[in-house]
Order: sequence, then C-alpha cells, then structure tokens
Amino acid sequence: MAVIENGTTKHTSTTARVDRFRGHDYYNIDDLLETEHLLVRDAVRDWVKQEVTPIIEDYSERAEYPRHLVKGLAEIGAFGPSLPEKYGCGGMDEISYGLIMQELERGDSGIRSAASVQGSLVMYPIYRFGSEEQRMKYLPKLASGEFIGCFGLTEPDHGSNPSGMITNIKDDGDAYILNGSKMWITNSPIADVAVVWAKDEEGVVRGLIVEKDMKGFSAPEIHGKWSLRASITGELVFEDVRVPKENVLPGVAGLKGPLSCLSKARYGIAWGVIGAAMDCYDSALRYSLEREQFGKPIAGFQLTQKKLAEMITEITKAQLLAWRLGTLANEGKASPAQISMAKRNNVHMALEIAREARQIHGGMGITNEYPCMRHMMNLETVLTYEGTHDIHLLITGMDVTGINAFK
Ligand code: TGC
Ligand code: FAD
Repeated sequence: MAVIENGTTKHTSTTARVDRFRGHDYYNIDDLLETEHLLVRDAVRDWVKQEVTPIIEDYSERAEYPRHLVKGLAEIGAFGPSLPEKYGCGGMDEISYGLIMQELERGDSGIRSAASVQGSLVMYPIYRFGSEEQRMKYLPKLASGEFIGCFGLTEPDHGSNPSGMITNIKDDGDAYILNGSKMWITNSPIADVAVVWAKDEEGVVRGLIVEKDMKGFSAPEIHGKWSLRASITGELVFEDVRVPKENVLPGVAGLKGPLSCLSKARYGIAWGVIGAAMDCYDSALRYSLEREQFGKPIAGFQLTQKKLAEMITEITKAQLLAWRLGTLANEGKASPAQISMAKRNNVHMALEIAREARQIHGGMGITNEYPCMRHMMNLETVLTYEGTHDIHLLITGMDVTGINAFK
C-alpha cells in the first residue's frame, strides 16, 4: 500500500492492492460460452478479488503459502472441477475447469498451482487409475480440502526425462518397500498424501499413494525461490517406506500414467496463464491512461500503443486457442500434442506480456503496488514446470515430423 507522507511515497510491507481488474474479451469469446461457464468464471473472479488480491503481495513477499485459502478453494469447486459429483467434485465440463484456472492464476500462479496439483495431479490419477475403494477413501477429502495432496514425478537427476527415474519399489509380501527421492514437489511439505511414481522390479513405472505418517517418509521444504513464492515446494524422501499393496493404483502401468495426469494439468495451465496475462495487460492499460509524461498520458505515445495493441492481440489468440482446445477436450479429442502447443504458446505469451507490462509501469512496475513483476517471476516457473518450453517444442516437432529429437 502506498502512503504519501510529507510528499514522499512510502510502501508498507502489508500491501492491500485495490483490485480494479476487469476481463478482456476483444473477440467476443464470451458469446461462445454457456451461461454456466460465465457464472462459474464470475464467481471465481469475485472470490479472487475478495480473498486473494488483498493478501497475495504480502504472502509472496514473505515467501509463504496462504494455507488458509484451501477451504475457500474447495468451496468454489477448484479441486477436481471436472471429476464426478459422486466423489464430492464439481462434475463440470473442461471449459469451466479452464475458466476456474484462468481466474485463479489471474490472482497468482501459486494459487492456480495449488488447484492444479490437487485436482489434476492427485485426484485425477486416483479417479482414473484408482480402485473404487481408493476413490471413496481419498477423493471426498481432497475435494473438500480436508486433505492436501502432492505429485511426485521429478527427481534430482531426472526432470525432463522422467523415464530415467530411479525411485523404486520392491515386493515384500502384502506391501512394497519404496526407496528414492523426488525434487521440486509443489505442496509436499504440507501434504497428507503423495501420488508417487516409482519403478517396480521389472522397471515398469507404477503409481502409489503414500501417506504422510508412513515410516521412513519425509518431505523437507525447498527454500530460496524467487518465483512462485506464494506456493510451497519441497522434496519427497523415501527410506525403506513400507507401502501397503492396496495403495498401488491398479489401473495403470508405465510412463503413460503420470504423463496422462500432466496432460490434464497442462490443459489447465494453458487457460490459467491467460489470467496472469490479462491482469498485467489490465494494469498496464489503466496505468498508461493515468500516467502523464511530456504533458499527456503515456498511452498517447505510439510506442506504448504498440505494446498494448500487441498484448491484446496475443491474449486474444491465446483465448481462441484455449477455447478450441476446451471444445476438443469436452469431446475427448484433445491430443497430448495439441495440449503441449497450447501450454507452450500461452505461457510464453503471458511471460512476454508480463515483461512488457512491467516496462509500461516504469519504476513503479518493480514494486508490489502492481502485479506485473510478481506474475513475471511466477511465470518463469510456469515456463519450466509441467514440461519446459523447449520440451513442448520438441513434442510439437515430433508430432509434425514423426521424428523423436529428444534422445
Ligand atoms: P514416451 O515414450 O513418449 O511416452 C511414454 C508413454 O506415455 C504416453 N504419453 C502420454 N500419454 C498421455 N499424455 C501425454 N502427455 C503423454 N506423453 C506420452 C506415450 O504414448 C507412451 O505410451 P505407451 O502406451 O506407448 O507406453 O516417453 P519418453 O520417455 O520418450 O518421454 C517423452 C517426454 C520427454 C515428452 C515426456 O517424458 C515429458 O513430457 N517430459 C517432461 C516432464 C514433465 O513434464 N514433468 C512434469 C513434472 S510434474 C510438474 O511439473 C508439476 S508442477 C505442478 C504445479 O505446481 O502446477
Ligand atoms: P532439466 O530437465 O534438467 O532441463 C534443463 C534444461 O535443459 C531445460 O531448459 C530443458 O528444456 C533442457 N533440456 C532437457 N532435455 C532436453 C532435450 N532433450 N532437448 C533440448 N533441451 C533439453 N515436478 C513434480 O513432479 N511435481 C511437482 O509438483 C512439481 N512442482 C514444481 C514446482 C516448481 C516451483 C518447479 C520449479 C518445478 C516443479 N516440478 C515438479 C518439476 C518440474 O516439472 C521440472 O523442473 C521440469 O520438468 C524440468 O526439469 P529440470 O528442472 O530437472 O530441468
């Protein structure tokens, strides 16, 4: 919050930014949406204005996860929105899911991350690959926020190449003995359950539900992030953890298990980052109309208009890509490669817009008075996780040429 004292602007550490955000829809894409989509979007937008905006700069600055928001996230249906109501989930379509992610990431990528991990990386694999007992045991608690979940795929030496993972399970009667470690795991230090991917004795990747109290399991926090600071990240360490066989996901074997979850989460990111981009554009547009230099608003200079015109053009293209992907997803026809293209394009678009918007704010753009710098720092993570920018390029390259350039 800026306070003027004796003509000097001072910034207090607890910033309660006034949220004047309004959505941007240059191509009337709202006309393509159903009433239910608009209702869901507007409800989440209101929730973000009330609950996220007033506190997010402060939490981000302190590098603290606003854990008190979990209950509210559950109440607005952010955890597993497109999973069946039978398990306490939203039963919505893929476009509603996308719009929820868009509005959450408009608030902060870390808040969207919390919802992505819980819904797409923890609840989705339990729903899709779990037994009915596992679904009934875990999904309602995860949907209501009573349980927090995390997803362990990445290892210290295997990020882009998860097939090289060394975390492993060995058969021990009615249980498996789990050893290894995972790195960069969103929510791990506060998670009640972890969906962990490990190789069995035949080298086949299997999914396990590991509970926080299991002996030999720890989840230390990773400190020192300049990005996604309002999200908690940690490791997963397994030292002879005895995981009952009933905790293995029976419905999948092989890397397609975790990669299918990634498709679901990457889809949400393709929508989510449009929210971050719109927030930056919205702030830059307003600032440029209010800020005067050389006797007129800086919005009146051609170079500022070039930035703003390019921003709204790129946002509009990203919205159309996300909407079309959403209609394909609703028909069960969105391919992993199509999802990769949208994730890559839209994250890069949002990051470029955050950088340009920060410039339009001049020096003020580096402060917590405006959201651009925080979004920009967050989006550096989003560019890397769920498959890096270059990995998604190679996925598109392989799809169009038929030639694998990864290895
Ligand atoms: P490859 O041989 O290509 O594939 C193995 C099997 O998986 C299938 N598959 C997919 N299925 C569903 N969705 C996808 N996106 C899929 N991609 C591949 C594939 O058809 C095959 O099936 P089958 O039946 O033939 O066995 O595997 P590869 O080892 O060559 O790897 C390919 C590559 C490099 C593209 C993949 O490994 C990859 O995507 N790497 C990036 C890793 C990554 O994205 N990690 C993300 C970790 S989780 C995270 O970041 C969460 S952040 C959370 C937050 O806070 O929001
Ligand atoms: P590397 O794979 O080592 O890549 C380094 C660079 O090399 C990148 O630029 C990459 O594009 C490039 N590169 C790699 N291979 C190739 C190739 N074949 N050709 C060309 N270039 C290549 N993971 C989880 O499992 N669960 C989580 O919840 C989770 N949350 C995360 C939260 C945060 C804040 C962060 C930063 C990461 C998170 N991740 C999570 C991990 C994330 O998915 C990985 O960081 C990502 O997949 C990249 O892996 P890496 O960091 O090991 O980079």
